[in-house]
Amino acid sequence: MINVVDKNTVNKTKPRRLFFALALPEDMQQNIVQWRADNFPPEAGRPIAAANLHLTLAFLGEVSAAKAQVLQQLAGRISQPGFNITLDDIGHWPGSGVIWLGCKNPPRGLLQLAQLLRSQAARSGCYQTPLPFHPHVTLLRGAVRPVAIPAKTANESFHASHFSLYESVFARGRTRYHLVQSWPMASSERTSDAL
Ligand code: 2AM
Repeated sequence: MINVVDKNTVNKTKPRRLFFALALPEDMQQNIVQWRADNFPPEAGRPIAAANLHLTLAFLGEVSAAKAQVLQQLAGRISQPGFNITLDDIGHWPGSGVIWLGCKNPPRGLLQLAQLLRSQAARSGCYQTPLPFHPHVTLLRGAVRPVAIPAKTANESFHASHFSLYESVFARGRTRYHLVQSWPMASSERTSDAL
């Protein structure tokens, strides 16, 4: 499970490594881990722990408490409906050693949300890569050698009804993602009511 940051223990003066992401439902995380174990040999790469499987919307880097507060306020003003995501694509980026699950046709809502968060981040001084946004869930890292990629994914789907800000913490040889804050997206019913 992704840990929630204890507000009392956060050192407010130290920059934190932050990113906006969509959490995957826990049962989906477990299904993906099982599917990965069935489809990749152990030497393919370092598997990401189930609780750390997520889809990054915008990576912010090391962020001061003041800047994080501004970005959280901006994120709170975002109003857009949730959307469904199907992880029906798979790929390997040997340069960065990443094997990932993605979407053949990413929903427009996902692209809009990421675009908005990334432009808010850029305007607040967080460097944003000029590479186009390619929504993905990293499955394995350190995959720098050729790997046989399964022809089909587990085809897992979920409804994204909220997005979240996470802190990435590396301690005792492990990376953990701590939930900082989540924001709900409007339900589809509300959107159609409003039309
Ligand atoms: P990745 O899975 O493709 O490596 C937390 O580290 C999240 O932020 C990960 O999902 C990671 O994407 C992403 N991330 C880390 N460093 C990044 C960078 N320099 N630029 C863009 N995304 C980054």
